[in-house]
Amino acid sequence: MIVRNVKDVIGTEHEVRTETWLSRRVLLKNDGMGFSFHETIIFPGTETHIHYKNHLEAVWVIDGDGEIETLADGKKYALEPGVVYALDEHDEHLLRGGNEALRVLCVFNPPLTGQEVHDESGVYPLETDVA
Ligand code: 9YT
Repeated sequence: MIVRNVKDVIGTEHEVRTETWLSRRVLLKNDGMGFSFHETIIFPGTETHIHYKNHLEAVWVIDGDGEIETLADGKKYALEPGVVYALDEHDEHLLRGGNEALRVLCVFNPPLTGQEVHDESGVYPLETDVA
């Protein structure tokens, strides 16, 4: 059995930070679960363009506020604690932080390996694409 505390990920290579979010990746591909599991904090007032062409992601909002806008139809959804969204169609979207830090738990299938950040199209590469 694997037992971890997110505190033990802080400050390690499995805590990845960009200008708009930070991600603490607690379970990764090497853990053999078939998914990865992360705590992510979206910084207030930011906007991130995301398009997970190679992954499915589900997101559960724990704290804070924000908004997601799906680009195919321009729909906007308010994010608050308890909201869960699943990008079941690899939905291209804009993720906006609100007034407070938006803290979410996310699951990725296939699992991330650990170091992924979005490319200019908002995509994470598949592991086989990583040099
Ligand atoms: C909600 C979301 O996709 N945020 C971007 C970071 C991602 N959750 C990650 O890599 O953990």
